[in-house]
Amino acid sequence: MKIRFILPALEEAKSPYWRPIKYSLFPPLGLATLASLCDEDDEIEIVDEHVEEINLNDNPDLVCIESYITNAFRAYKIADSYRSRGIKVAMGGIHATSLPQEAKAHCDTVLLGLGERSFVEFLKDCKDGHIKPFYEQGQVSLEGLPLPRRDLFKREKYLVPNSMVFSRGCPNKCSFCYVSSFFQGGKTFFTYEVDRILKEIESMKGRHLYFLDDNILADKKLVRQVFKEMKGMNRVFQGAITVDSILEDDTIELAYEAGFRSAFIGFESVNMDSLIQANKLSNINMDYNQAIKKLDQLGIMINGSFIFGLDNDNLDVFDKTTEWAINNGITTATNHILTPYPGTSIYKKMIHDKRIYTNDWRLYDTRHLVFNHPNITKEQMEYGYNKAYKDFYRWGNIIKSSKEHEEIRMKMKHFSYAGAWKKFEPVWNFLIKNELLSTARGTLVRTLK
Ligand code: B12
Ligand code: SF4
Repeated sequence: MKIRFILPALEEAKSPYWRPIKYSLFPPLGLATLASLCDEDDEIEIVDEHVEEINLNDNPDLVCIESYITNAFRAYKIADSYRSRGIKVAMGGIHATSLPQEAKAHCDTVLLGLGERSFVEFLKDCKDGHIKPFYEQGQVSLEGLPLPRRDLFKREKYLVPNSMVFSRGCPNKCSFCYVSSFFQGGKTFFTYEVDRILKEIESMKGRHLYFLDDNILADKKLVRQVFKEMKGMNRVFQGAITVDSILEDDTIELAYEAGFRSAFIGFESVNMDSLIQANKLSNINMDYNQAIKKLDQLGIMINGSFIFGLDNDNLDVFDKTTEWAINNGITTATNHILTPYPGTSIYKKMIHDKRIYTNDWRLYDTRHLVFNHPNITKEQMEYGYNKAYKDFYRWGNIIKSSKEHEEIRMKMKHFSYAGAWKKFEPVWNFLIKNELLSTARGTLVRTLK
């Protein structure tokens, strides 16, 4: 069977004039995972619209599309186009899972949740000629599965081709997070086995790795084993962790010894009432300063993630958060306007309270306000969001924040990493257009190590 996997992109990611680097970071790992479950004689192609054109006039037997929230409308357009020519379309991913009826109007089958079990069943049905309209996730086990088909990636088109996950989901239940809407059947956290994780790491050439797991320290027993084994592998890696997991024990030290150099941390808010409202248990009553100090002393940079627009927030939230991030030596900041993703508990509550005023999913990109806030208007929110970014990345503030670190090596790292990330967008644009991203990978590794 000829199968085409597609990751659709937003208009912004396709611009011939200006392509933000974030769209050229990672290849479509979920689709490569599904491709590994196909039969040996299937003819497979993965197309990532973030980095290449889609030819909608080809003739595969089956098209499999991944839908996140902001690419949903584009996903539907692509699906409609294939179906108008009688080609079968299957859709899955986070958005299709949270709104399966909406997705079903544009495709033959919707697969909910993780595809590891249901996709195999679906492929068999497809070959037998009788597919069902919906496939549930079912009892998924990640044991004994093949490695993702990375050979199908166009590696040169990405800055970080070595992305991987060793777990799925998260044991926590923050009210704004996709986790509660995606994992069907109650279980929200799954892991691979240690041997398989090490095999996957070893299968990737180059030094740099990015773990896309929601929280790489969620299963301490597992990661302690993995980090001990990784110690001699000469890797440098990045990944997301939670505040509580830094302070609990010495796992973060093991992570450093294994090559962990940059942590994505969801601080979300510097306002305790907001953390309680968001059910962000991993942060409540945690000593942010102590956690940051521990990472700084080890030599791990921080990418802090912040949310503006929780109900307790007032107009001062933007300046307060930015000042806090600068004063605490946060290297890079990822800001978000609170976005109620369909299926999450915050979405259900807002729908009940009639607060959501648009379901144009393209605006659910965490840069737009899509609901009524009690204290901040839409204009104020979007202005504050943009101002917070500008303020954080002013040269003066990058220098000021770099100086917050104890050691000179961290001051230097901070300065070059933050500067390269936000101040050299035209250089990234040039590298993307000329397929030279691989030349920047060495610099990334040198800055991190
Ligand atoms: C990598 C990533 C990106 C990359 C995306 C490109 C890429 N190559 O993947 C970049 C950096 C561009 C990105 C950007 C954004 N992202 Co993003 N991103 C992620 C991240 C961290 C990892 C995705 C991943 O690879 N997962 C691992 C793979 C193995 O799993 P998977 O892709 O989900 O695939 C599995 C299943 O979904 C299913 N499946 C998927 N597709 C299909 C298709 C079929 C046919 C079938 C059968 C099954 C199936 O089976 C797969 C195997 O289990 C997730 C968080 C997460 N942990 O998933 C957020 C996440 C997907 N992003 C999110 C968001 C909101 C965004 C942004 C809109 C905004 C922002 N502020 O970040 C932007 C805009 C993206 C856009 N263009 O539309 C949200 C999505 C929420 C939602 N309801 O859709 C997430 C969940 C983050 C979060 N915690 O809120 N992102
Ligand atoms: S800790 Fe992070 S990944 Fe886990 S539920 Fe909360 S926001 Fe989601």
